[in-house]
Amino acid sequence: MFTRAIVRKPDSNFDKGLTTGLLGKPKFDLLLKQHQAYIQTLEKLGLRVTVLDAQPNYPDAYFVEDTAVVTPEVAIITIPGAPARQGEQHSIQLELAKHRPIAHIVDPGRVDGGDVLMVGKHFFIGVSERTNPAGARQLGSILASYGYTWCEVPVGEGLHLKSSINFVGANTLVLTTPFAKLSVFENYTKIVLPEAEAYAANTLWINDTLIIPRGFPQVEKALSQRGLAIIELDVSEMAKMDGGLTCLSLRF
Ligand code: CIR
Repeated sequence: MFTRAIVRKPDSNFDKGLTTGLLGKPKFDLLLKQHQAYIQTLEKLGLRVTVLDAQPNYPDAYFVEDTAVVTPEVAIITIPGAPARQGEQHSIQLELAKHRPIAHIVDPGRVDGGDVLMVGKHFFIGVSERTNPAGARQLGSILASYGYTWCEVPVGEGLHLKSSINFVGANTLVLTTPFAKLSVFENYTKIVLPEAEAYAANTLWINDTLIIPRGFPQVEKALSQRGLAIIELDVSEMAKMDGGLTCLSLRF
């Protein structure tokens, strides 16, 4: 069970953040509204949410997930892969140090938390444009020292591993077709997403409720047919900045 979450207010310069720009120009007012609804949903699910101040020098800093990997035993502070985001992790460390012993990814390692998927006592660590093999190995060996197993997964074209695959409880993964073919996932029940709704792979499972992005009717139907408790949230403005539901918080 998660009891806490850390989020960060978006800054008004959020549109200077990194993006492929495929979905158009985001609106700040709407982003703030969607961010507020996200916080309220986490609170409704029983989490105590700490809201950190915006960071004007880091327009992507509200995607806090990329700055740390948190387990019940330890918080591992990353060095995010994008140079423009390196530095976001420092204020996150101060906050996490109130709750967990701290470990660090060090040079030349790079890790974005968006590449790190925890499934029970196992971690899938995506090697991507943001997470390099040195970072994956450092993270894996820290996790192994706390009794976790881990393996690397090539992310290929997507931004992060969790852009394309997430765990929804009961040994089940929601994932896109290319990931469904990988042998590392063969022992899981798979909900494979239609290509047109691949963005909905970035779902967030919190205390037996699944938060999914609004606007993906086939995914909503497939998941509710399995009896999952579902909450839909609009994250259209975060999607325009290549982010989504998991990226917006650290849960622990
Ligand atoms: C970036 O490109 O770094 C941000 N604009 C989006 C980060 C999304 N984070 C995530 O998927 N964990």
